[in-house]
Amino acid sequence: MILYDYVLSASCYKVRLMAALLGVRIEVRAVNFHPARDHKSAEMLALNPQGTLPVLVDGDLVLTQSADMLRHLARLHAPQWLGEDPRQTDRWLDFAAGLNASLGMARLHDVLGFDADIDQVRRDGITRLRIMEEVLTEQRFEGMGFLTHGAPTIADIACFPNVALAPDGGVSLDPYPSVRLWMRAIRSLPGFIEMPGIHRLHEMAPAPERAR
Ligand SMILES: N[C@@H](CCC(=O)N[C@@H](CS)C(=O)NCC(=O)O)C(=O)O
Repeated sequence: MILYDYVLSASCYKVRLMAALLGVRIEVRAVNFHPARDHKSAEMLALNPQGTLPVLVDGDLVLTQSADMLRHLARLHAPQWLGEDPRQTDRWLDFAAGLNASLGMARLHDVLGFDADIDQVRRDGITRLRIMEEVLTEQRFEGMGFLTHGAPTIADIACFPNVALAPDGGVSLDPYPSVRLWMRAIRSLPGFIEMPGIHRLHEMAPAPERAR
């Protein structure tokens, strides 16, 4: 399996993280997304006419959506990661695409100088963080630490990168204690790997259990 990858891309990191958690070895081919824009090269456009990263190639199969890549890895290696209710998982994968369009775009704006309506994308990201905070707080009341279950699914992995990187786009995670606990739970999973910008500090203070 070959992953065409950019090390600072949240969407690429989803796939690297999923593979690492499943213990699956993938060949990572670095694409110079910034500043060279090699994801728009003739070679990459032949593989993915949308000109986006990541791209995952498994034999004859070429996947260009990170959600499909997570599904593919889980189906092949650990179907329990698909979750018990595929429709619920699909809804969270769509939600994760919205996180990419909001928090992810704010980060690309701030870090790589992408053009964006920065106030709007930050507002949209905050709306999504509030939704996650509510869901994850309810889950904690039920004794469950992840978005849909007591165990993680591809829904959690799809959402994690753009949430964890939100401060790079000027969106603080301080108001979301349940989200920060969820991030700690993901970080604690066996096989977890870092990416540049996933700062441990964002999860630390104030400790949610002690908040008054
Ligand atoms: N739908 C895609 C979105 C991935 C995405 O946003 N990729 C960014 C890099 S993080 C990209 O390639 N942007 C270039 C562009 O849109 O032209 C997925 O989740 O796989």
